[in-house]
Amino acid sequence: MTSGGIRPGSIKRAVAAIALIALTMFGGVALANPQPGQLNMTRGASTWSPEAYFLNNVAFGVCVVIGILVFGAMFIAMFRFRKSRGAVAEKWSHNTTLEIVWTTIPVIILIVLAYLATGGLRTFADTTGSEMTVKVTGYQWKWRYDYVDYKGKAIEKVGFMSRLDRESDDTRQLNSGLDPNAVKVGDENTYLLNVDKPLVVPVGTKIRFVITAGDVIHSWWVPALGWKMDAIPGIVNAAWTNITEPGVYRGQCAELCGQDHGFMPIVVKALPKPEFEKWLAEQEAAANPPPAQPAAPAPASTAAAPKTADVDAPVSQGHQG
Ligand SMILES: [Cu+2]
Repeated sequence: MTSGGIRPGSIKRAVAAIALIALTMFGGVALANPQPGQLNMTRGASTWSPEAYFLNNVAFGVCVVIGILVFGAMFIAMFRFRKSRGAVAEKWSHNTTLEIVWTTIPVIILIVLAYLATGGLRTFADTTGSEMTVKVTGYQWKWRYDYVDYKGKAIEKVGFMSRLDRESDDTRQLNSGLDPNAVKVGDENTYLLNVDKPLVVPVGTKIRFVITAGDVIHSWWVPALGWKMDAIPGIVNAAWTNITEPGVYRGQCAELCGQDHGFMPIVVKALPKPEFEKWLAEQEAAANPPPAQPAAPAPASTAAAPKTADVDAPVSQGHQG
């Protein structure tokens, strides 16, 4: 049509530009942790997290197509059929066929999205067959981790508080004069994203998290795991993960929980199984010292001297009251 304001060539160029933008958004995001300037989600680092990535991309794709169609129709209507070009409005209203079509198509889209999303929710909430359980408790403004069991064996007294690292905490103080960009672990800026004691877990293990809170509602969120779960006082929520790659995965509290909501990060350190088992054995040994020998006959026995300062206490109180 020669009367149109939009030539086919310009439409082709617009589609090519959109495709290029989409490519830069979705290409090269294999890393599990978010990178500065990254636009899309990461694929994550667990067996389940690609599901969330896929669901997001499907929903986003649907939105983009709808956006192009709706805004395209709108702009064509505005430019091609404007009054100054002598357009005369049609007099009819209601078109039953059209109304059936534009009701049915969105309903089908919603059913498909709901079907996919329900499958995703159902699978990440199914913690059956877990080989390990960690209890996560949110507090204003720190997390507590208690190791409940591993490979069917109860873990005794291994648990600790995990709170904002000292460097970030000093830097965040008003008029500290310290540079947030200088807070680093290796090349990574970890300002407000590092803790004193990370949650240590094994890779290749289905880990059940039972998540609750001790004061107000928090939310435990590590993007690389693909989900976030509310931590609610008096309620125990559950979710699971099975991390595929050893590494350090960072997250944050995702529920506005008070003035220091932004200062209770989460760090999950995933170790290969043997290393994790060694770490766990050390923690258990430190938390459960062998019982003192009852009054040995030799007066100067030092064999049962309690271990104290050489290991991290399992329940650490941070530097801030
Ligand atoms: Cu919180």
